Amino acid sequence: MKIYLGGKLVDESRARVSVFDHGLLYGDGVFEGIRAYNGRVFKLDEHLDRLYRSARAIALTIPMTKAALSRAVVKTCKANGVRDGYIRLVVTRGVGTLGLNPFNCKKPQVIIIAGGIQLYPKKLYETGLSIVTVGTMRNQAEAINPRIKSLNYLNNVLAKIEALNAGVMECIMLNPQGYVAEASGDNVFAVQGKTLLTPPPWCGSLEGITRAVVMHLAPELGFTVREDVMTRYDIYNADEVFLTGTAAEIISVVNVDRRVIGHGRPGAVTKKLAKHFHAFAQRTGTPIA
Ligand code: PXG
Repeated sequence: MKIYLGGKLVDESRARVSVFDHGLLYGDGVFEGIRAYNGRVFKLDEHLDRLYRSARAIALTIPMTKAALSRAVVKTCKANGVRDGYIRLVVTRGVGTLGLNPFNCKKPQVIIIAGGIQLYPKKLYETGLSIVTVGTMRNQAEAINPRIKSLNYLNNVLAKIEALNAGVMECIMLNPQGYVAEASGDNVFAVQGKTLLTPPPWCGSLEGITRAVVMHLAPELGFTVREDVMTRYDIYNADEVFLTGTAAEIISVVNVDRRVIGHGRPGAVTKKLAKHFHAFAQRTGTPIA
């Protein structure tokens, strides 16, 4: 596998990052997870926009224009023969000293990995996921703002550990006020009749790209989307619940905190959205060829 590192493509075995990189020492950096479908990079501009917003929020200057970074992503996919896959784009603060000061880091490091994707097992798309609410709260906006897709994902890792220890693969994270924020790596939607309810970013949710696609497709399919404060009451009483994310795509949730959601099977609305999402993903994106 060829990795984009230091402005060029290098062999995986030579793709090495310094132990003095602040991305490693402090989780000081930002990232994106992006998909390629059918020879096209899906929603590349949107991912780049979010990456640059995350970088700006942590006062990190990405040493490339968006256009150049877009070309580098496409080039990395091409070099690896990726037509359907997963791209990890990482920008670290770069090499610095053993001290927090980010201004000692003179050269941010841009890394692009284009490879395969580990989805949830196929069976879970047919049966639906069971998840639990965890005690690890979503970060407070006044601390590490959860809108920043930073390399500091320990909070999400801790939530994931709680979920796995409870015997499930995902979880619902609440914000410090106790409102539903999202899952550890996915956004959450509740279906109420013809309405799709999802928490607004100020409740601690990431402005997910997949979430935005669902919000875009919903009206065409006869659904209304409402961004509103949600509690677990809305989850437990929903007709259907589903998660959205670049890796997971759209996956049904049929059990939350050992309570059955709806009929306990993936519902018609989730299935319809997933079908249209797949069709949309196949026909849009930045060409790799
Ligand atoms: N919320 C969080 C906290 C995320 O990290 C999403 C929602 C979904 O957003 P997109 O733009 O992908 O629709 C994410 C995305 C993983 C993994 O391995 C997932 C993400 C990040 C890192 C790893 O599942 N997240």
